[in-house]
Amino acid sequence: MLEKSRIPSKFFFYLITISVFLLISSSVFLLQFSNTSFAPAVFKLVVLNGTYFEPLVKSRDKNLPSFSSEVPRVDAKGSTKRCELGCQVSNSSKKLGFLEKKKMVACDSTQALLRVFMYELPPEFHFGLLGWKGKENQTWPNVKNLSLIPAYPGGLNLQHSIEYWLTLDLLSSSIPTVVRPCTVVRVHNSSQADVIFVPFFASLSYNRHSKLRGNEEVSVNKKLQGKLVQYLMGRDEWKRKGGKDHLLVAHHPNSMLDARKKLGSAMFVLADFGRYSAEIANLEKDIIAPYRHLVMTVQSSKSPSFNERPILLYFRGAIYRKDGGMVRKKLFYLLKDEKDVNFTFGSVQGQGINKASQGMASSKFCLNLAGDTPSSNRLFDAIASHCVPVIISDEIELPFEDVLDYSQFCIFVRSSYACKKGYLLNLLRGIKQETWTKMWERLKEVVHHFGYQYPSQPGDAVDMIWQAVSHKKSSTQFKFHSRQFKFHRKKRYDRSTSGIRTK
Ligand SMILES: *[C@@H]1O[C@H](CO)[C@@H](O)[C@H](O)[C@H]1NC(C)=O
Ligand SMILES: *[C@@H]1O[C@H](CO)[C@@H](O)[C@H](O)[C@H]1NC(C)=O
Ligand SMILES: *[C@@H]1O[C@H](CO)[C@@H](O)[C@H](O)[C@H]1NC(C)=O
Ligand SMILES: *[C@@H]1O[C@H](CO)[C@@H](O)[C@H](O)[C@H]1NC(C)=O
Ligand SMILES: *[C@@H]1O[C@H](CO)[C@@H](O)[C@H](O)[C@H]1NC(C)=O
Ligand SMILES: CC(=O)N[C@H]1CO[C@H](CO)[C@@H](O)[C@@H]1O
Repeated sequence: MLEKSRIPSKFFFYLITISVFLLISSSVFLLQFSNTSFAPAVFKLVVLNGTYFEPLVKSRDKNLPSFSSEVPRVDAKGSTKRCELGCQVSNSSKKLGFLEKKKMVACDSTQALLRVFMYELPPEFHFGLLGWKGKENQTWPNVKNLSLIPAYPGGLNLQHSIEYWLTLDLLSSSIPTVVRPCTVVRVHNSSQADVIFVPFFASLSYNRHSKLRGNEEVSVNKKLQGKLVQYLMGRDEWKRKGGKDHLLVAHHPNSMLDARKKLGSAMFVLADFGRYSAEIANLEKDIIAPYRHLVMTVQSSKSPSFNERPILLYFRGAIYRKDGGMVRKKLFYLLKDEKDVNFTFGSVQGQGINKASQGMASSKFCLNLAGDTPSSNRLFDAIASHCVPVIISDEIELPFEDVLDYSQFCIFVRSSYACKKGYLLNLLRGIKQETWTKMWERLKEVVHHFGYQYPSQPGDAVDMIWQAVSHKKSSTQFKFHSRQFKFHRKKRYDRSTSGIRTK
């Protein structure tokens, strides 16, 4: 009996081992298969023109020893291939342990440019909106471990995910193992803070919770805004300066619609001022932040050059828009029959993202037209594709224009000129390869200022936003940056320096 029973148990042991092995290898195979099937257009581009997209963002500043290209970075750039958008906090970056081997020192609060106090708002205002549930009394996810950070939903929501990246950056500022710039540090005593950060995910709340559900009479979005106003009005921190030192992120143009009037004394991080009155939002106190681009960044060394971009001018989007969008319709009829112009209907969503990536990386110029609001994420998609943006949006506010001279890498055309027959194409065809290449080189230098990721990197969008906040807080910095801003702004339509004539 004993002899007999021993043989089958050994047999079963082997059988189980083999089947487990088969199960694992088949799931690995499936995983790889699904990778490639997610992004066929992207891979086609890889094969076609040797262009490929950076899977993980690498540090551009070689002088920063704390940064290594091996340091896992979380960003849609890499993980879109694996799980499409919204999965930017990817489990593939489990190399976080790598960081723990080196002894890192937490950011020293006396050296940081900006000390920020963050309210301990309950999760329903921030990560709870992402479906995250912590343990009892836990307010924040553990940001030490990438796999424990809730992912921001993909698709178009991601454009306005600025709230998420800024909050994660603050949370990580006291963790020694997270390597990030020391521009901002979180302090736990509000009297020691330069700025009070309000961690409300306003854009997500608008995008995901504006509709009434079940027998609700007030939407979650409205309710949260009401609660937030009540919370802030009751805080000593708010009363101290009437909210002037508070920082709120309301990147989606429709976010915080109910609360914005009452909280208008605070600093806002916005996409543009299109839907704000000048008393509530203005350049004196507020900050324009880039949209989180949806297409993947073209790797600098593999970026198609002038002759490798067969399309002269590319535009993808809706043709009919309200307000400033009339220009779209006029331009469409002017340009639709030109053979080197690709003017395509359709949104940048789902497969549209791959098409747009491919289209923009094959084009010399990318149109950026006023839509419902003066800004649009298309500009940032163009920058990520190193496609020289042609901006036809007279009221557009551009991020970090105090620091960046956009005339070095964008063409600005007034709407009144753009709608004249032949004007736009004559202008673009008249731009010499040499001039275009200069702009393209500049695009490759500035593109990292427009990228959001966790952990943040020196000079990326998160870091730039904190720097912009600190410039507003110091009066000498403020004066200097206002001057720089006006100087750059004036250069938008002044092409005498670059050799491009627009008049
Ligand atoms: C959570 O907070 C409440 C109130 O402060 C306290 O009574 C309770 O013990 C806390 N629970 C845990 C697990 O810390
Ligand atoms: C991160 O969290 C995951 C899931 O809970 C766990 O399996 C993993 O061991 C953690 N990694 C580290 C470095 O703590
Ligand atoms: C990462 O892995 C954990 C478990 O290992 C899972 O619960 C979580 O959803 C994963 N996150 C992402 C973004 O895939
Ligand atoms: C917070 O900082 C202020 C000023 O530095 C100090 O007077 C106060 O005691 C601090 N409060 C706490 C709870 O540490
Ligand atoms: C324009 O782009 C679309 C999609 O990217 C493509 O199907 C079409 O062939 C392109 N047209 C030209 C003229 O390149
Ligand atoms: C899609 C695309 O951009 N194709 C171009 C790749 O580069 C060659 C020249 O190197 C062009 O001829 C193709 O049009």
